[in-house]
Amino acid sequence: MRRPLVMGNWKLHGSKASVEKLLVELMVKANEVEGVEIAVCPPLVFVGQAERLLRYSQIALGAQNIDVNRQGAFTGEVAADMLGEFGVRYVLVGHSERRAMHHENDDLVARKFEAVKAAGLIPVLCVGETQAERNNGETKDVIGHQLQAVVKRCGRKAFDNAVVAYEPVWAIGSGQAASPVDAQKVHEFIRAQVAAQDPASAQALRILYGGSVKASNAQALFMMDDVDGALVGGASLDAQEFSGIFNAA
Ligand code: G2H
Repeated sequence: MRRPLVMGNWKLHGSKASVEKLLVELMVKANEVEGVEIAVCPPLVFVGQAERLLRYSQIALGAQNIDVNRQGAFTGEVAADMLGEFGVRYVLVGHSERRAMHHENDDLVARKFEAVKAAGLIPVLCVGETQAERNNGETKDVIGHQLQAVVKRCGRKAFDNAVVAYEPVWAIGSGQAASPVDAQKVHEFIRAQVAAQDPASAQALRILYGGSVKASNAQALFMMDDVDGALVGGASLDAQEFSGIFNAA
């Protein structure tokens, strides 16, 4: 049995005051649930504050991005090892906003995935197709390539101790999530792709759905066999809404 994982991706939101308020509220709500792993990914500058607040909590800490390098003359960047020192467990790689706005291609994403693993942290590889790709029937092609780039770099066991998040680009921040049946079809495809490399990794792999997940649509998504949790953006900034999601898992 795979333990569900519900992660909040706060993107570029928050202040010291709001981080404290949200985490205190979430810790109370997280104490009331069992059998689900909860994680939050604040902006990097709040990671230290979040680590202190979450010290005695079961909520895990994640980060939204890292650099591929471990150290050196890379102004403005942060390395995975540094985040590990702050108790970070998960790191998102390949989020569509970074692919689109920060020009991260499959190869760079694969290098980041490798760097996260090298630091002993868990990469959360985000994959997904755009609306145009979906309309052209290219969903499996696009996702197949995104997965393959990681296998090419990290080998057949790449997805051992990793997480994949299926985030259809057209569903992100749109208010319109994929239907549970459509999500399941893609999750099943992802697991089969990973199984073709290493069946044991595929069996243990948690595949999260992301894209306009809310308390009101989470349960139907979580009913699907291959949906092992969610990566939540907007709805993770509100304790009531986010707890509605992790309570449904
Ligand atoms: C997708 C998701 C979180 P939202 O980016 O990664 O965002 O839930 O706001 O669609």
